[in-house]
Parts: sequence; C-alpha cells; structure tokens
Amino acid sequence: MNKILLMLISVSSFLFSAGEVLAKDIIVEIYKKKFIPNEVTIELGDRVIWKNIEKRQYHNVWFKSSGEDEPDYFFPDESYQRQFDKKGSFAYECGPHPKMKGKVIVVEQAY
Ligand SMILES: [Cu+2]
Repeated sequence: MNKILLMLISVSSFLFSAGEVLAKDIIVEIYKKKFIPNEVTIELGDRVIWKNIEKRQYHNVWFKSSGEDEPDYFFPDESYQRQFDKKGSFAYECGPHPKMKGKVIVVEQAY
C-alpha cells in the first residue's frame, strides 16, 4: 500500500515538474525608462515578467493597441506579469512614458 502511494507521488511530481519546464518565464527589466530587451519572442503558454529595477520611477505595461484598459503603475522592486495563450505580435507601451515601447511575439512551440 505504501509503495503504491509513493509511486503515485513520484509520478505526479514528475508530471508537475515537466509542465514547469514547458512553460517558461521570460524576464524583461525596466531601467532608465527602457524595456530591456524591448522585444521578446516566446512560446505559447510562456509568462513574461516585467521587473522594475529603477531607483524611483514607476511604470506600467499597457497593451494599448489591443484595446485594453491601462493597468496600474508598478514601482521599483515590483513586477508585472502575464501569460500568453494566443499566437501573434503584441505591442505595448508605458502609459506615463509613451516613448517606452516593447513587443511580445508569441509563436507555436518549437518542438
Ligand atoms: Cu514608464
């Protein structure tokens, strides 16, 4: 009985960790009013995390051309994240600083 239980636990933790490997986190840093890198190509299901590493400047990540509402600002040492479940090219900008632009390109899994 205990052996079966242990087997089930190890099988489910393997499946869980395999899923974790498939969906990746991609980091975009925000520094000196720039998205770095300002363009990322990711695979379906990946998550992008924008990290504000400024000294005191707040920003946001606004997918304005997709018709979305402007999200809240986030401050130094805070981050904003989002998962992408649709293929395509998604342009965004920073609400308070429209010259700050970036793009997320979502492609089918490459394997
Ligand atoms: Cu900004």
